[in-house]
Amino acid sequence: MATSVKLNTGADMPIVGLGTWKSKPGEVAEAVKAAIAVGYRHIDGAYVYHNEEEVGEGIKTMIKQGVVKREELFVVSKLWSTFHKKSAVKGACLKTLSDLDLDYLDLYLVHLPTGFKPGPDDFPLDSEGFAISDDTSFLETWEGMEELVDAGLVKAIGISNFNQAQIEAILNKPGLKYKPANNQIECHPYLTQDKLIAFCQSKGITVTAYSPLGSPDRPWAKPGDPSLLKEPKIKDIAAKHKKTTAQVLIRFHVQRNVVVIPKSVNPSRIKENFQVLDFKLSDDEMKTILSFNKNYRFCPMEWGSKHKDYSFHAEY
Ligand code: NAP
Ligand code: SBI
Repeated sequence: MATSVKLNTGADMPIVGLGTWKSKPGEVAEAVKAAIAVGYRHIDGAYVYHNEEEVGEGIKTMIKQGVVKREELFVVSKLWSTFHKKSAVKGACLKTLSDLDLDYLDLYLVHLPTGFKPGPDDFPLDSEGFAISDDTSFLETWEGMEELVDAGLVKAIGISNFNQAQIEAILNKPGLKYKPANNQIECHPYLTQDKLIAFCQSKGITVTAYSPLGSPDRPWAKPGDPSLLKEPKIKDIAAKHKKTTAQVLIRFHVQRNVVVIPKSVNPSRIKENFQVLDFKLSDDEMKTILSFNKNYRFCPMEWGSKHKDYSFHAEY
């Protein structure tokens, strides 16, 4: 089983990465160090997580200690929605690079298709709590992203939370210079994304699955919400393989050639989440896991739902 997926740039993207959303500044450097120490070579971050300085500290320490070289790491960040104007993209990328103390990113994603009013607030909201749009379209933003490749600041560019129609709009953009290399989307047994994954892979766009464990630490979690980690049939499959439920939830993506980025700040769970290449789910087990699909989102981002480019109104 491959440990990486090939991007349309020719680069290899490690199939398991460390998620860093909600990882606190005081704990994420240690998490990154623990991850690299046990073999992770892919770190997923974003400007809007407000922890990139500490992510960078963890990376820098491991490079300084000789555990890993920069070129062996695959570092991902994301352009936040208040920087969608073409003229704002480079500054946003430079801020992330400066915070991480790196001179290039391996992959930079447009975090959301929706551009928000620029300003100090990451989430400029109207009186009803909905994000205030800017006057951009993601096609303009994409041109700004293409300039980053030409400037040598990023090796590859991609998208996140884009639906099929939005991806088609990019692929059909007159004068398109670089196709997206990756689409990072919510994906797990309750949201299996069969059609969107098939579409992306048919176009040479790799897919990354976020919230693979059901994001139990999401700030809006409510008692009674569905829980992947407590799903009895997935627990049974895990017991059969003498693996944990989390390992089965992560392995599920690997067998679909989908990159997966579980978040943890706990060293033993970080190690556990990486030990997913030494067992195989049977076709029947994969079918059982796929049968849990109910198009349920742990991150529905309702605050974006009045934006013209909110992507989750579409079926896929
Ligand atoms: P997740 O990875 O599904 O779940 C993280 C939660 O699971 C944390 O509470 C973590 O706690 C716990 N956990 C980790 N390993 C575990 C294990 N082996 N057993 C039991 N619990 C475990 O959630 P996520 O953070 O939403 O998604 C992962 C990453 O995807 C993010 O961190 C971010 O990098 C990315 N993401 C991107 C987008 C986007 O819009 N592009 C949206 C959401 C997420 P501990 O930390 O205490 O271990
Ligand atoms: C944030 F920093 C704040 C809220 C929020 O909600 C949706 C999910 C998301 C996001 O857009 N990307 C993430 O990794 N998490 C997020 C991030």
